[in-house]
Amino acid sequence: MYTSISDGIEGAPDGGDARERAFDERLDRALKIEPPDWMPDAYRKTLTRQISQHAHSEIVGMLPEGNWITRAPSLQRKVILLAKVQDEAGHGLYLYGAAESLGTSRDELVLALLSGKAKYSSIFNYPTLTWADVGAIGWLVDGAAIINQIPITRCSYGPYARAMVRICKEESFHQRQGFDIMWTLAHGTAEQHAMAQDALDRWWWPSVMMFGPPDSESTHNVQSLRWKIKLFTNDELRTKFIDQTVPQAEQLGLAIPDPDLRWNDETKHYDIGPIDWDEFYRVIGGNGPCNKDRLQARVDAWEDGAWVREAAAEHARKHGSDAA
Ligand code: BYC
Repeated sequence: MYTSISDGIEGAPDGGDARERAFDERLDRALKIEPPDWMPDAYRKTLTRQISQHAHSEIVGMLPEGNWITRAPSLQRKVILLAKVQDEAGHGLYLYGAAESLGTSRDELVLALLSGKAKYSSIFNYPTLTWADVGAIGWLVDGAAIINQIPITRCSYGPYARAMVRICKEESFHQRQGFDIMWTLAHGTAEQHAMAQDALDRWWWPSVMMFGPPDSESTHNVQSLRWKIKLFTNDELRTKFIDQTVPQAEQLGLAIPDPDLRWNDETKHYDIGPIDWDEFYRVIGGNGPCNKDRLQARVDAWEDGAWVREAAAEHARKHGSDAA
């Protein structure tokens, strides 16, 4: 049976400290923290930040791929892409739900995105110029997402961990469909192969950057690891992604655009060339190739959808919340 951290502690003479001890003990025993539980304000704040940024990334992430729904090369590819983009919308909704359980309303979270205050993943500020980019996003971006997100299924906050279980299952399907597109192109005509290589050339480094700044520059790594919001550092996950993806590129017959890439027999990991962190900070600072377009698309969608929100609210007022 679920027992709240506050059970038997609230009102005790040293209530505050006892709650903090109970919270720490729960983390030590790998038990989940649930919405009614007492938690430090900073834990609540950092979780709300990360989960809402994650939700925004899913929603903004629909845009680059949505751009290709009308131009998918076959009916089958179109149906698969439609399903994938709809999955991303679902992921956004579970994640907004998890963030709301920490006490911030959905409207506040969305308005933080629309005002440019809240971040979303750097990766979605790059353009999708060809059909191969849809393959590269599935293969690399969803591949990176899985590596980042599987550990989150074991994070300390219950609603986030549970949302991530289903999301990861769907991301696995997304990664496979991306690899399948790349496989088809890489084994097609010389022109198609070149298109797949060009997509890899443009998406490789932004995908490597997705894991966040190097550990030496990460603001939240240490505390988030202590709180088990993160289970691995940015660099640990980045290394895992590179180790997993390089052999996949070899299978595809495509070249990773890094002349310094080589297997290191001592570390048992790949060594890579320098990452252009100036580019990363430019993109997360709002000056990537598509930042303005992405935000404008979300603002337009919010404004165009105002009548739906008003109609739903009116319906709920007239018929009670059950009918809403
Ligand atoms: N982009 O202290 P750090 C998807 C920010 S959805 C932008 O290491 P943290 C998918 C960071 O927020 C992919 N900003 O931060 C969807 C912080 O700034 P603030 C999204 C970034 O949070 C559709 C500052 O840099 N996945 O996969 O401990 C289709 C310092 O960083 C980025 C998630 O959100 C970035 N890449 O670690 C296909 C997963 N990286 O907030 C696919 C959950 C860092 O202090 N999130 N920043 O102003 C996480 O695991 C962590 O938040 C991160 C960053 C590893 C991303």
